[in-house]
Amino acid sequence: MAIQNLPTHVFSGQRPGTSGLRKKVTVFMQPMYLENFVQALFDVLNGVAADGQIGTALHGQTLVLGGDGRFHNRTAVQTILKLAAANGVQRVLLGQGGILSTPAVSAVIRGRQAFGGIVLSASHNPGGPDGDFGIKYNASNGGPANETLTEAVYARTQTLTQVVLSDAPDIDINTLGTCQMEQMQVEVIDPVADYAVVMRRLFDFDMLRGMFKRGFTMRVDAMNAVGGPYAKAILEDELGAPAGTVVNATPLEDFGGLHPDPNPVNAEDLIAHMMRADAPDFGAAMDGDADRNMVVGRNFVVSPSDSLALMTAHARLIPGYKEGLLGVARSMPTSAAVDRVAKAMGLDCFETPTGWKFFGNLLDAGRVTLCGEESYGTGSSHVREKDGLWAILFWLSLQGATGRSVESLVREHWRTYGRNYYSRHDYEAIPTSVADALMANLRETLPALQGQVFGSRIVTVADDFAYTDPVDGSASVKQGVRLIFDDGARVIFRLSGTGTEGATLRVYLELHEPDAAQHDRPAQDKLADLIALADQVAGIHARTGMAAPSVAT
Ligand code: G16
Repeated sequence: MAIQNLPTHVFSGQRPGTSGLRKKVTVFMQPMYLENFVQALFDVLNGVAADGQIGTALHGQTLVLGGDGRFHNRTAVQTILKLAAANGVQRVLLGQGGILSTPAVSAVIRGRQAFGGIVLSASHNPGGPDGDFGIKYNASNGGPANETLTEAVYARTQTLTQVVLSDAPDIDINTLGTCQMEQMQVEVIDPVADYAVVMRRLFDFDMLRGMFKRGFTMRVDAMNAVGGPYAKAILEDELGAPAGTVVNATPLEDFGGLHPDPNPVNAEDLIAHMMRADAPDFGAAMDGDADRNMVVGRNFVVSPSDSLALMTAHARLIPGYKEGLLGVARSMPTSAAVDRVAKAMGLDCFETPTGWKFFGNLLDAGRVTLCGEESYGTGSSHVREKDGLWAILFWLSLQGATGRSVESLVREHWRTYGRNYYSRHDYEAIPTSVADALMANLRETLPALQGQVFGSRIVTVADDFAYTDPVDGSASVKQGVRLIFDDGARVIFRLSGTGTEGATLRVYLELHEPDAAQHDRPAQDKLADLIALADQVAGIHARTGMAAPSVAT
């Protein structure tokens, strides 16, 4: 075991954001940067007493480790193993080749009752030597660490002066089986097996096999990221979908140059295939760590908010949810489409701040079964992360159980509940000071916006979203500026918590249209008034110089 002093400039912590520590690869490659963060994490998990003494809570425990295979994944795995061995961890369950999707980490932690797990991913952010890298800790419930823990880790990174790490040689992470690193056992596990067990429990695999036997066609774009091996093993090998159903299926260190964020802009190749005359019946894409999903029908893209609403409405058709749902939750900027379904079904519907961790308490307490976010994330109580392939299997099952296409399912839904027109406008790489000033100014104008009339609409709520966790009473404030109008339309402003370059302003726009004759308008047209209003109240163009968003989805 070696003790290494940290260079004084190494403070790798990050104030708790939406998802752990995310930075450029070049930042992570600085000497002792990753080590600083992981040592701080282990110290906090072991228990740091007031006098600075480190406890032994981790000793004898099992941790799960794996990542999305992006550049730096393999190096980081070896470093973390050496730190774990020197900090008293008894056993590490490591995905073969250092690979585990984010939902799979959650499934392994829960299925094998591990103490916790470390996920290496910058999710939907680009990869490669010039791309991003990330690390986060998931607790024994399988979900992202809560803010108390991430805040403690951050504080520890600021004061740490030494790390302890094993000087044992690197181990072979490619071969299944068990080996030792000093006193610590490393078990290299099949990354898919535990996860597949959970999927078999939830879905009717015989029915899905029958669909493919009868010629159902599908295209899943894994975007050269970690979802590929999972989708291939389950859809092609187990359910009998034809070879080639899953494309871009091999995880590459730079995702083959793709931006693995499954939205119509970044997954344009999938969209192009789904618009062709010979399009398959069903299309879907996943992101870098396979926790996000996009669902596409023939010539028809499903918005993530609608996806959650439809899943809620039809959940009883899926074996894993046939007893019904305990409740549902959505993040605040996600459209209120699911609220209408929940109301009609008599279900509790929770509105949480952005960030999957906020669903954890509700899921653990048995208050909700399904959760979803506008950022292409949906999931359920089967793990404590959003889950891309699970969502794809859910939609596949809905088509199998009803015999209806994606488009016909969504249109029927709109006829019943009305359509929640929805769009998110992202303004990327704004200088942080400009973005902060824009938000500060918006917050100052909130009292004046209350009751203001814009065309035919009146602002009924102008506030900064605050949330009190109904389970543990913890409070989160300043979670996004909301303007809610008398007709239910909403305009929401918040800064992204996952970017690594300057700041990204997200503007979320939504209105409800009950009239089925009006359900075919392009969303940007339908939302034009709200788009103009957003610029008017926030001064986006004037402050950032950007006349249009970088990405509109
Ligand atoms: C992470 C969280 C999500 C959240 C998203 C928000 O996603 O896990 O729950 O919706 O961040 O991102 P932003 O703050 O940029 O709007 P992921 O997939 O990046 O882990």
